[in-house]
Amino acid sequence: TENLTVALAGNPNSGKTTIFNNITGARQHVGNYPGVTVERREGLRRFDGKDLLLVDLPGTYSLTAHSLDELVARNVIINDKPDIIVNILDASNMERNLYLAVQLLELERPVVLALNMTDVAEKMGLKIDDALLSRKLGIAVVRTVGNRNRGTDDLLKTVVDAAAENERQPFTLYYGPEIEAKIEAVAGALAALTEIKYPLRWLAIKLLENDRDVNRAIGLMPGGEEIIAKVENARADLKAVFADDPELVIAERRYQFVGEVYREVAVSRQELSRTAS
Ligand code: GDP
Ligand code: K
Ligand code: MG
Repeated sequence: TENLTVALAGNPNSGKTTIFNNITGARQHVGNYPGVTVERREGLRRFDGKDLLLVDLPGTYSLTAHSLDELVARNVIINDKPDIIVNILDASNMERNLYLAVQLLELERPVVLALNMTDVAEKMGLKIDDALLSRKLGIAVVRTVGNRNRGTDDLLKTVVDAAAENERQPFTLYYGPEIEAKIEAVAGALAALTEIKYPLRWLAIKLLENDRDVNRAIGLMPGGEEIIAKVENARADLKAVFADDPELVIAERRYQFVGEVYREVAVSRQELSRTAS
């Protein structure tokens, strides 16, 4: 039988552990990630003839190297290459939750969105157009209500289908001409390094954001020092253009994109009644 590794990612309190429990029941094991005290919860589930190994990643708002939880979450995604990442979103707090979703997509791994807490969102008078969200991000979206175990089988079916899909549209967030030119230059330089297993565009963006962990890793590779020097020049150029730190400008662009997507997919009750009348 086929084995699929499925990593659950999401903001703290988005319902990750609840959905993890819905999927795996008692078939789970809790340990730690090697060398750190970050909890690692794993579980098994057989579905549609497949053996699924589920991993509950630490809850995070972002994927920077500034916190251990974020670093662990992103390293699992990059190094262990789970077949599918299920990003669990709190639909009642959609805009903030989408910020992580976009960063997961930028890692160029297959992502399925579970729109959780849809009951809470609806009580607030907020409806998410999940079909539009799916088109905007180019990935499958499933509605769930974790604490009532709703949508669990739908989610599993979508995960299995997504894993079988072999052609995916790569997700690219456009950062504007100045930053894009630097991304291209840095990614081009990175392409010359051997043994790179990370997506080049993602690495280039992280270097331009002055990501501690990626910086160190690239700096240690043969030929890496020249790349770091190139990145420093590129960062200085961008700083001159924007009169701001490149990492702030890059984060700002991401927030801008997320805000645009959110405004398009969020339908308030007022808008709904207006359409109905
Ligand atoms: P985690 O931090 O992402 O692992 O979140 P948890 O799974 O611990 O869930 C946080 C809280 O939200 C718990 O009290 C859950 O029972 C509750 N919860 C999970 N999913 C839903 C949902 O869809 N609707 C509502 N109303 N509550 C939920
Ligand atoms: K919690
Ligand atoms: Mg949890």
